[in-house]
Amino acid sequence: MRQRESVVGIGGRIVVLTGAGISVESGLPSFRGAGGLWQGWRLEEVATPEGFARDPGLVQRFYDERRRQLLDPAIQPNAAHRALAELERCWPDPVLVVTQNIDDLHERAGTQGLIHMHGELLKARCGSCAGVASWRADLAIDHRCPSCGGTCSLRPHVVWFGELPLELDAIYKALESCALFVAIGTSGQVYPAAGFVEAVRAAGRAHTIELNLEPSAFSARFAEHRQGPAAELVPRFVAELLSGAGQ
Ligand code: BV8
Ligand code: ZN
Repeated sequence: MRQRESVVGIGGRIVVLTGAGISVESGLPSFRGAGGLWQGWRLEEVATPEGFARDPGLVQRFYDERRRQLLDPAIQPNAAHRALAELERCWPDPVLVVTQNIDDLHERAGTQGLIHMHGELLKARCGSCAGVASWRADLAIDHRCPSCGGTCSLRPHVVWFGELPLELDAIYKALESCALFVAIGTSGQVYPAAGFVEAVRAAGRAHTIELNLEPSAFSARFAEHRQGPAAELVPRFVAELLSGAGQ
């Protein structure tokens, strides 16, 4: 794919993949960076079905802590989330945001074309009836399933390691037909999300660009890179795209 000087003049569908890095400037920790979640917790114990079977209380506490933090009024969408919502409003073609994040900051910024491929922190799923319901309380304490009334059967509606991410068919369909694929704030270490850029490259029609604070595990797979904090880079990037929209 030839190197472009800028994205002005690109037209067509856009797919944006976001990771924990886009929410760092809103005050939420990432996973693998300094102060990341995997420094304080062991992934195998709190983000796998085996860990949940072994010690459900520990896993519930891990997500209860993150849910309470997300519900703190101090945690708000940042300029990067807002810029992506503006892109969706003003771009002449469909924009799909595929987020690995389980926070609700994209929704709160106004994005509608959104897929939470790893689930959502503010929803709970019932182990007995598979019902999914909005959930803002601690799960370690309150445990009644709103659909079937079962007790002690609720877990966070989150995709753990070894579990199948959500809406993959819709995601791959969008990847194969997009004209622009943008990865924002992800380390490119978790699959299948880390492989999405390959699906775009195999389709052979899209420009690929990575916006990140630093080089990631899959930087070499992108035609273009912009380095810096998302809250600065993304608004500038969206303004550049929109300046050439419909050219
Ligand atoms: C699957 C849960 C198959 C919710 C997450 C062995 C056994 C089983 C599976 C595997 C295996 N080996 C490999 C796999 C696949 C596995 C995997 O990829 N493992 C990795 C570790 C090698 N993947 C899976 O298991 C997936 N499922 O493969 O299923 C299957 C098939 C059929 C049937 C059944 C199953 C499921 C993966 C989902 C796991 N759940 N989260 C939660 O607790 O949040 S993943 C976890 O990592 C997070 O959710 C997050 O989304 C994800 C990726 O992390 P990032 O978002 O990239 O965050 P990170 O901290 O890593 O990086 C932050 C980035 O931001 C950095 O680059 C940094 O530079 C940048 N940044 C920081 N600040 C800023 C910034 N950028 C811009 N501005 C800033 N200010
Ligand atoms: Zn139930």
